Amino acid sequence: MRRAGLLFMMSLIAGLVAVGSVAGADQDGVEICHVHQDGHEDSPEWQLIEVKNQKSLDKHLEHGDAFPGDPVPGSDGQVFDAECKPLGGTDTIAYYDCFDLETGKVVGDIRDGSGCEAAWDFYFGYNAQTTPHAFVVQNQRQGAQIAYSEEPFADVTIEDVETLEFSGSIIDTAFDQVAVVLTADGKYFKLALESEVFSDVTFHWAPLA
Ligand SMILES: [Ca+2]
Repeated sequence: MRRAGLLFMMSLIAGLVAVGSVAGADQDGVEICHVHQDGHEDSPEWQLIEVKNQKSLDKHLEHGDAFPGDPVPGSDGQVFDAECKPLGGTDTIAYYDCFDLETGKVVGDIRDGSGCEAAWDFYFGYNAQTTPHAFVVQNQRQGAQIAYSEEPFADVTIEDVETLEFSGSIIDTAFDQVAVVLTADGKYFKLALESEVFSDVTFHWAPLA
């Protein structure tokens, strides 16, 4: 009798687990970056959609869709952010140019009297004492934070942000590691130095999603 009771308990538990996982599959779709029907090859347009089952997901991936956080198909180093906006790549800016990571644009020079547009997230300062000379200054006034990772650029993912130590203050270190910036808009980006020449810094960057 005791054995029968145990078996019954086990099947009951198995049944509960099965019900739980089926309910989960119904509720949670998978978010993907879907290329628009009207997007053409030169400048495809991407849209965040949710797919509900594996068969549909396979079909989308086959036709060239990808996940948020993945490299943008056919692009040169761009990556999808959480909303499927292609961002990142390799850019060259001058020291003290304010860079807005959400748009990928320079929005002023911090040394100008008028300053930079509020959307700026970081600029490169110049330190003659260090190699490289560049260091990253995040937009403290708007609440941007920064952390450094010892991993190679390609290996830094959104999962890493939980283990990194973010600071709202300027971290006094040369830009020889991957910097992760948390913007005032609550988005994470990674930056890595490619080279610095005269007054310019060339860097790789990508959204983390
Ligand atoms: Ca920004």
